[in-house]
Amino acid sequence: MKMVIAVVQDQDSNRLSNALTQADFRATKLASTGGFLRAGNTTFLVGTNDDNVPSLLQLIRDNCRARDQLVAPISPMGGNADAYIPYPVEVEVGGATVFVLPIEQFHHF
Ligand code: 2BA
Repeated sequence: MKMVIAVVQDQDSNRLSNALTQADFRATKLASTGGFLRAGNTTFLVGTNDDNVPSLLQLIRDNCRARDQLVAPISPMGGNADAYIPYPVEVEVGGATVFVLPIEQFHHF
């Protein structure tokens, strides 16, 4: 058994949620925040058998898009604030960041 942890953009979370339910995957959705952008995203926890992992990864791939987002950089510590011009930087986010972890035990009481 594996635990698949997928960090996805909020815009993709409903679509992915529906697709998971339709494909009979059981999932838990957590509201999360990216450490870099400090913007909200959604983390899915999906426990599933090893055999189902490839189709789960494909389903995540099919339902999550990459998007460009603007980041306002933080001013440099101790630097000259007068000379600092905070140009927004564009970064590509997603489609999804996925971790596949082995599960030692699974209980459902
Ligand atoms: P954030 O940390 O807010 O990162 C958003 C996007 O900013 C990233 O997209 C990446 O394109 C960029 N980025 C992140 N850290 C950067 C850095 N140090 N320098 C330059 N650009 C940087 P994604 O890679 O698609 O990640 C989307 C979200 O997935 C992340 O949001 C974070 O919540 C999660 N994530 C990504 N990698 C992770 C990891 N190794 N461990 C845990 N969570 C991760």
